[in-house]
Amino acid sequence: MASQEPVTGAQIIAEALVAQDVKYMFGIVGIPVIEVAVAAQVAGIKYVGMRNEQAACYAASAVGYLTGRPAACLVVSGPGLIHALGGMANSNMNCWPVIVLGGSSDANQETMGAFQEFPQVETCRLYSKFSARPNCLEAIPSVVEKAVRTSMYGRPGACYIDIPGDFVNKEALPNDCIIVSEGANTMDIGRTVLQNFYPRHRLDAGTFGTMGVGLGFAIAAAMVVKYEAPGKRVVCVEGDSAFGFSGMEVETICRYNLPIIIIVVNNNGIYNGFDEESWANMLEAGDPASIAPPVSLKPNARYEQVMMAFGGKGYFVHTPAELQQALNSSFSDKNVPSLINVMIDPQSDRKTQEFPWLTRSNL
Ligand SMILES: Cc1ncc(C[n+]2csc(CCOP(=O)(O)OP(=O)(O)O)c2C)c(N)n1
Ligand SMILES: [Mg+2]
Repeated sequence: MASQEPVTGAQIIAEALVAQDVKYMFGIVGIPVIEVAVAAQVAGIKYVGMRNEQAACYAASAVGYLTGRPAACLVVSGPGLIHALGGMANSNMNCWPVIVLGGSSDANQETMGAFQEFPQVETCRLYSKFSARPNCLEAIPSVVEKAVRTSMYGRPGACYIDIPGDFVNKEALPNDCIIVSEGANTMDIGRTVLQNFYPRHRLDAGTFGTMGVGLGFAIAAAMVVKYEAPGKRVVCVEGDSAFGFSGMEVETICRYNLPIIIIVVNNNGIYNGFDEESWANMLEAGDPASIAPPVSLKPNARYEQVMMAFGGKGYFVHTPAELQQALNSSFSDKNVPSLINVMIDPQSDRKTQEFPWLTRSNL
């Protein structure tokens, strides 16, 4: 899928179904699958709201018989899915392809007795050829592809895909953006959690660990996508120290109006720093040139104002909700650069590792 906006799990499911040529969906919505039905309609799938899941599954499987390609049957968790089992068993016996999509309780509530929690994947195994729960948003397209393929090949039949409620609204970065990153913790941790999905879509401080490369790399990426892959976005994730090495290139970005999104992960320092109050207390104790830890930078520095000084958009955020909002706005501003200055706990550190060499610079 090529998307420039942050995508939700519901959209990923809908687009994955469209990519597999699924044209019809029958079902009954409720928490947590309403968004999946809406996303399916937006993606061009015809949705028919039925009155009982059993009939919905009979209908979806009949489309499979009539057209040779499976339709989807969308049901809610627990009782919704259980009602669909009759339709799944029937389509399996008839050799009619059908894809049943079942909402389920949030993944992090598994075994805790969540609302309508039921061992859905295990249950469906007896009524289908394939029963699986994608383990992350990125896995959805390949699980959908496998389900559709399995439903048609060999002896056709029913396939089941389980969708935890928290997947439906979970947002992912657009999967075709170019990620640029530099810093120490910011880049190291970023390498594990900010995934790129295509080759040559990640640039960072690399083997030589050179700070100051990020903005130049981001400008280059924005120029290349402008002429060779219009619409793709460049997201540049910078430590606050790393940003400082080439921060004035923000003026270049604004001068050429390059729609780069810079995210400064601000912990007031190199590796870590002081919060504002500790910094003020320390200043009372003496000359910062003598006592300030060499890693510290000015607390709560307003890097987003550098972007605003040249006409770009700036955001100063403290909470995940504010960050999500700033990201949404930045991704929808397709022609303006943005800088999101994200304050994090200045003392937070890498996780303690089993092998100390993994975090040898233990500042
Ligand atoms: C040109 C250059 N100067 C200095 C360094 C040493 N150095 C390594 S990472 C880093 C900055 C790390 O701080 P930050 O970018 O804020 O990332 P954080 O670890 O705080 O997330 C510095 C100065 C370097 N790698 N390259
Ligand atoms: Mg830092």
